[in-house]
Amino acid sequence: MNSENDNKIPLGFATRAIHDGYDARSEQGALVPPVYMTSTFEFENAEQGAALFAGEEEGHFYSRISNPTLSLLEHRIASLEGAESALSTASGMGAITSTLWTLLKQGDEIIVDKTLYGCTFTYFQHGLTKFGVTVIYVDMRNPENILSAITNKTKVIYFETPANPNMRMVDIKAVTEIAKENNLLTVVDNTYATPYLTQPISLGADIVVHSATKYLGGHGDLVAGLVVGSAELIGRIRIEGLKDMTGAVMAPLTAFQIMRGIKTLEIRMDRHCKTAEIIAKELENHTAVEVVYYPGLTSFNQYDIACKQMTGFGGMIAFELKGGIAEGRKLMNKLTLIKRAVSLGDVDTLIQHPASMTHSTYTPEERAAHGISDGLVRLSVGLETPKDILTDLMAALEETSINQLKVA
Ligand code: 3LM
Repeated sequence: MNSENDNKIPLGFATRAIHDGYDARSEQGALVPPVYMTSTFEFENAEQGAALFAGEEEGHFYSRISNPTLSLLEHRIASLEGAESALSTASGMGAITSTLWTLLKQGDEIIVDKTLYGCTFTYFQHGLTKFGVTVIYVDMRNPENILSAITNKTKVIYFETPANPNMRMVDIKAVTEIAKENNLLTVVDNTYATPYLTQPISLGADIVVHSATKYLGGHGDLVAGLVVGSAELIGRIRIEGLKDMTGAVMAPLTAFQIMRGIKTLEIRMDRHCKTAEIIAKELENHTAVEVVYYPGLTSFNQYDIACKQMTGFGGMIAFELKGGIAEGRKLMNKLTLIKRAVSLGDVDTLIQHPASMTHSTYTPEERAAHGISDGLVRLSVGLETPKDILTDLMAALEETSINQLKVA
């Protein structure tokens, strides 16, 4: 099935997530696309093999380069992101590194936002720099800050929005306008928002990367990544970054699981957003809580940007307790339903402490300079019954010292 109906009207997000790119008649009527568990593909003859290798003929010949199950997932994610093409990878880090090893070379410069997922930051700080790429960190909450960082060596602008873990937002359109004026490529990590809430390509981004481990898979049972963009750029990333540099190829069974996850992305995200909004408001009104960062709160200092580029505010919340991380740890240890675990976007509600977990790859000084406070606690709101999540959280909060002092 295509992305449009017979009258050339685009099909809806959920319809495309379920059907796009698959015709059961080509697979013996199988309603669910079969999984091609094969590493290699037989050539009709020696000439055909040579033609496939030379790129003169289209087709699959080795699963590190392409595989029919991966191709279907790639077709679907490209459709959902409003892009021409996509590429599947073994992890979110595989997506990021395959992309940037392709786009950058020794002597180039990349401008990146100050707040990034911990391992992404480490890759920039200790990986790319090791190979002679200069990384310039800029606070992209003000896109104008990018202007003074651009030199004739700059090639790429990179950011997450909302950013992991402090929920800082970047105005995608404002940044891509600057990028286009200066002939730079923009790469956006859309893991937190998903294509259901934000579509960076339509706002001018060249490439979108995902940790599909999170909302796209959605069930906490896989590790995977995706890259989305023009056919030309994705073709290059496939052949240079993925095939020869990282080799971070996704397994066919993982692609099957992600396709199953994506089928319910719309309804899952609606529920994540709804529950997170309830919880963020309750946290904001709680006496033990110092500050809550959730893009859907009118008190959030980038609420206007969130409204401009998100169709919902997502399932991630960051907050700080009045007693800082000492109280945060007590809170985490009192929870019974909510799980103490890293990762995010799962059906299970997860809580973690960025400074000592996901963002412990930054030094304390780097965290301070990059706006990641030590007291921050991160909550990935899951799909359990909202009142049960809230009850668990509120019961644990009641036991923090601040509340006990108040009661005493
Ligand atoms: C985490 N994040 O708990 P994988 N981009 C973003 C991410 O949040 C992540 C990646 C890329 C977490 C993982 S921490 C040890 C667990 C915005 C991952 C990387 O390679 O699929 O894990 O994606 O915040």
